[in-house]
Amino acid sequence: MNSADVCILIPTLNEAATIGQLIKDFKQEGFSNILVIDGNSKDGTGQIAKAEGAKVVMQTGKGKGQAMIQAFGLIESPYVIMVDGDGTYLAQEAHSILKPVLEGHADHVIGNRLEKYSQGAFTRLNLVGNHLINMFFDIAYGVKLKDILSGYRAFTLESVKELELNKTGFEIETEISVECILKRQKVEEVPITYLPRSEKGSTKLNPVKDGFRIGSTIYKLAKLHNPMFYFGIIGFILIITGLFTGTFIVVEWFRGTDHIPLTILTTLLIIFGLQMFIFGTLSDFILTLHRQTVRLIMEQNKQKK
Ligand SMILES: Nc1nc2c(ncn2[C@@H]2O[C@H](COP(=O)(O)OP(=O)(O)O)[C@@H](O)[C@H]2O)c(=O)[nH]1
Ligand SMILES: [Mg+2]
Repeated sequence: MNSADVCILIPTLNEAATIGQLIKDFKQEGFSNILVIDGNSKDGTGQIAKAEGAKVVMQTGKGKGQAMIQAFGLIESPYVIMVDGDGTYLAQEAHSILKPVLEGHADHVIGNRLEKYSQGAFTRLNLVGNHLINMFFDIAYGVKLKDILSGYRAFTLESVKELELNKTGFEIETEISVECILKRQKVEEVPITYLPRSEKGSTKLNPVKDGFRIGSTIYKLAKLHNPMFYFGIIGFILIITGLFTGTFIVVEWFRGTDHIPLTILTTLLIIFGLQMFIFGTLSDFILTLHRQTVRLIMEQNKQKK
């Protein structure tokens, strides 16, 4: 492999404190094909990157996701590494992250931060949030990935071009992970180092707001992949609430008090809840049939070739 075959893609927004050194580090490791997609930084990030010899493109919209989607459209190198510009990832580890892709047994590699992160790299809230989100992802997609939100990843060009991405903000890593699973790509994880952010640059991620958006992205995207999960959650909540109010009504009834409006509400909650499970079952059924059809078409296409 020629090292120019690997495009190092770095999204940046006001990362002047770290971008220069990061580009130097990647060059040191032999990677010269570096693309910085900049969100119109006000601190000279773009100029520094250019001076270090990176190709700098200004993003046309807003958000890390929009920047990645724009950049993915520009890349033509057969291999792609994406890495944050905040100096929290090590250029030396590019080789190990790239290895499964180069050897051909992975289409996409995620650098797993959650095994050997440095002290202070994650706040407690961040760590708990990450674990919860990975767990939720596992329940929704039935795939055990350890770190779906990692910002250090490797791809083949085919993998990148196959992804259908729409999310403009910090949901982009989630969407990439989901898309890779939906497109049945081979995904592997490699443990990487994760360093604390430099004190000079601050994170653009809001743990509560973005955490919520990420969770809701996992949930919404699951509608097509695992409808039973999608509808089941709503059904589950409705039925649990119904059982709760129902128990109250029965206890009160034994004591001689009737709650007519609450009784009606309980009935509705349970009926709607059960209906959600029926929707889920039907959608699951449709999805299974659809998958069988797709498989048949694929097999026939293969035979024709
Ligand atoms: N081009 C671009 N890059 C962004 C934007 N927001 C964040 N980034 C970059 O995306 C990377 C990850 O962002 P960061 O704030 O470190 O998020 P965290 O690592 O999840 O805390 C960094 O290199 C940021 O500079 C944006 O709106 N546009
Ligand atoms: Mg960061």
